Amino acid sequence: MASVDLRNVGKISQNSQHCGTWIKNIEGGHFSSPNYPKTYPPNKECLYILEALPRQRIELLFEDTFYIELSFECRFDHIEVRDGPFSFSPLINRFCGSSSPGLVLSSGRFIWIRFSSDEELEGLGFSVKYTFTPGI
Ligand SMILES: [Ca+2]
Repeated sequence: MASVDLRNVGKISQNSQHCGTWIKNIEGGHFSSPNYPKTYPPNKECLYILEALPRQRIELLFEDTFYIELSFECRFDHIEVRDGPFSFSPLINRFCGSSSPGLVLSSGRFIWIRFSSDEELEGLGFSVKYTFTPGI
C-alpha cells in the first residue's frame, strides 16, 4: 500500500466491503464506482485489473460526470491508476475532486486501478470506458 489513512486504523474490518474485477474482455467495455451516477458508499475499496493481449495497450476514457471527495493529495477518497498489473507498478496518477481525468493510457498490456472511499463524505464517483489498442 502506498499510504495508510490514519482515520481508518483500527476500523478496517468494520464495514469493510470489497469489489472490483479482473478484466480481460478484448472487446472493451466499461465499469464504474458502485451506484454510479448515484453516490458511492463509504468504506469501499474496488480493485480493477485490466489485461490486454500481448503487444496491446490500454486506453481509459473517464466520463465527464465525475466527483470523488476532494482532499489534499487525494489522501481520502480517490482512484489510483498504475501502469502495470501490481499495486507497486509505476503510479500514473491519483485522482479526486470534480475534474475528470479524461484520457489515460498505459504503456503496456496491464493497468491497475483502485477506487477507495473512507468513512465520511461521498460523491457520485466515476465511470470509465476502456479499449485495448495495438501497441507500439
Ligand atoms: Ca469520503
